[in-house]
Amino acid sequence: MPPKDFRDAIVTHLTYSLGKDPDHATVFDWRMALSFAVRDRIVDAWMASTRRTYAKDAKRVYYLSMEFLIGRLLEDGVINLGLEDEARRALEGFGLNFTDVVTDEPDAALGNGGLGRLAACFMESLSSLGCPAFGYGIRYEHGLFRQSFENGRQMEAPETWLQQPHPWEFERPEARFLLGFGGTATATGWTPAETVYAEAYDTPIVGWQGRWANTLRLWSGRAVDPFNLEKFNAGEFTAATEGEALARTISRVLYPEDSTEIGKALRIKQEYFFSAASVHDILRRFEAEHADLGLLPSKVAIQLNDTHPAIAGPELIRLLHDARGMDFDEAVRIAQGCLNYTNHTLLPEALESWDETLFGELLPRHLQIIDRVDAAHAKAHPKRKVSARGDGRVKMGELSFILANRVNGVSALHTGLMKTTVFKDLNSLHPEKIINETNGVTPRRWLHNCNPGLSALITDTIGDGWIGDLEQLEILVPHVDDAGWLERYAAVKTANKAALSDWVMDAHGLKLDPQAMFDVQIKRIHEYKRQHLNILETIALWQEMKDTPNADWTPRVKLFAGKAAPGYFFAKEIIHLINDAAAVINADKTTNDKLKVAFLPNYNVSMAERLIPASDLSEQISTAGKEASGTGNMKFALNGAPTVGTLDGANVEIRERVGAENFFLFGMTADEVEARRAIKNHAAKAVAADPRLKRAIDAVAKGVFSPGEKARYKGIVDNLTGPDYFLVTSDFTDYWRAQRDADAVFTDTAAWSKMAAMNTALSGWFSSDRTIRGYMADIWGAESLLEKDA
Ligand code: 26Q
Repeated sequence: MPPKDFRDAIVTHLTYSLGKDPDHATVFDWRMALSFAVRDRIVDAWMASTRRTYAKDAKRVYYLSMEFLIGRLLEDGVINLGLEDEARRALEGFGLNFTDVVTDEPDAALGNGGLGRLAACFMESLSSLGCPAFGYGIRYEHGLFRQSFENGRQMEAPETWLQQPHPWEFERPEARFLLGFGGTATATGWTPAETVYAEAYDTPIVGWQGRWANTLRLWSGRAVDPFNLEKFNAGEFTAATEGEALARTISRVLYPEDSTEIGKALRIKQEYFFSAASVHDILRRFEAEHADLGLLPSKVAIQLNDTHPAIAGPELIRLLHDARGMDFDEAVRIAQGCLNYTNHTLLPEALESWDETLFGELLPRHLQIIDRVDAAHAKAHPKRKVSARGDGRVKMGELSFILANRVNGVSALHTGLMKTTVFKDLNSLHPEKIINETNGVTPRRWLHNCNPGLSALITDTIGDGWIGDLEQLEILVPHVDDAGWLERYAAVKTANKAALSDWVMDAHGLKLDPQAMFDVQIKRIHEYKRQHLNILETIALWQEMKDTPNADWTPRVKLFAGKAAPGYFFAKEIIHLINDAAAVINADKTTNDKLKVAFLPNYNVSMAERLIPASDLSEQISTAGKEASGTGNMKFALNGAPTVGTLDGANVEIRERVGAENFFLFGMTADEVEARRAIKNHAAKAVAADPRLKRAIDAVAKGVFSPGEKARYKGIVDNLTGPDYFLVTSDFTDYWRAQRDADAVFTDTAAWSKMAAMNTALSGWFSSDRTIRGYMADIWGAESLLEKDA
């Protein structure tokens, strides 16, 4: 038993787990000791949860995701267990600062962006709600690449989070499965040509107040024959360990593309590797308790996070039919009873499909199964126009749809568009399948933990019930009209901005004015997210400030952060342009006190936790119809940064909740976007109609920001004045107007604070607890096992 006293627990781990004397321990040692002490407490909750799930024979939820963007775990664990005060005091007793210790932890960056972070928020909410669940994914040795800038250009370096020991996971050498690739298939079976082991690593995820903990199980590749002694004895040392290197390659690195398909063999291998290992594990657990496979749908709900784990469907059918002798149609029905699919994008270039030759070479039996499933579906629906097969490809979206009991979109707008665009035909055949579950974010990480000042003010005002029941924030509404309270609210924001300014100075050597409006756009770099619209507006603003430097300007700090996929050339040019523009604008003495621009390198979850509480204005400016939901938008609103945004994704619902008067709306609607694209020369017309826009584009074209290479941004300029598919130019004028509206409100401190506070008070619905309750009720049929009022 670990010591009851938390301080003793830390010192015991420092001494006996790390072999360090407190007098000589480094911050790393203390962080590990604290992590182990916290982990011990989590393990107690974890085992109790597992026992209860078994005892109740409860339905389990399995969340399959290629990505879990969890970030740091220590601070979350400490706070969810209510150990913060004890941890703080204990560390202070040894001359250490709590924040220094918890921020020593590297981020687990096992995801690209929204989809991966959503999976992490869901894991925390599943535990907070006491829903018996497992997350299944890949234990990437290297997470999302590290970004730096060289002369303003993005550079990529490997990320190395596992170079230090990782205190949260338990290796499970006994939980391994042998998986095959290639070879030949017959009508009843498969003889793979190569095999690899998937080995499990378990991380407990503890919920709010430590009442429940679930497992995040990540798979790692291991060789069947790790060491060839014959080759070694013959002096072929590299060849002797080749098998091991090859097997490990499968879980080596996270693919950094999040919006284009890549079509690489290793990617399919990764997808099959973790999906199959998970399905094997799910069946093993089921069969340990039940004899009747017909009960599977009542005991197992599998959620596919996008199509990346879609192959879990055919694998489940294969295991039921080929390996257990179940009738094929029955196996398909059982699979359909367990599987559900979440769609996260409508962008055609991001919809997964695989070349059938490549697919068939790696997974020959699965290709047969898919063909049979597809043929059966076609027979049942002779008038249908779409198929999971065709044009020599395997279409993972259609496959997932056909094999799912429920298919969901991630915001109301997105779900509506799914029905009328990508899944139009399938929806008409199965009108009950598509439902909406608007995304949410965990309020523990994204308000309580990242914004302790605001959390304390809220708790002081309405008690702490909001942390587990976020809609209680609404009780704040009447306080917003209390001038004294509003000043306290504003003081929290000012303090957060001052802290961020100190960090930006320390980490990046840039001086920011905490009085200025902090206007922040942080997300992956993509044309549809339109960081170039933001930088064009910034350039136009700078030009106008130079015209009349003594006019009554609202000082602004424009902050950008985010990574571009290494192969996405246009996105990298946008980064370069922002950095180039920042250099010129920041060096301009006439505007220096009014406008600053910074692109912070290597955006990650931890950086978001610093930036969001210190933001005044949230940039959510995607072309309407393109952003499935967004989740950053919710985090900003919750932390009191009103949105300047389009009617896209969950922005629509945010505006409905916080009120139109607390949201800076601009731009075309999704319908207007379609109509606008049909107009000939729409970009040229938009540019001609707005002299500000023309002047900003001209400056870029003339090399104002790239004096040594005037044509550097020809690609961007030609795109914006030519096809401009994402309608940057057409939305510019209204964006400028919305930004100036924001300026005007910001000069009235009380009006701005009220708007910010109303965003906090009315964003409670965007808790991922609400989202998960929706999945539990509408999709999984799962129940909370929390003991009432424990
Ligand atoms: C696919 C095939 C091959 C390689 C990579 C991929 C791939 C990987 C990641 C495709 C897409 C992604 C990530 C997508 C994503 O993050 N989508 C976002 O999901 C959020 C959560 O629902 C939404 O809020 C965002 O609107 C959506 O863009």
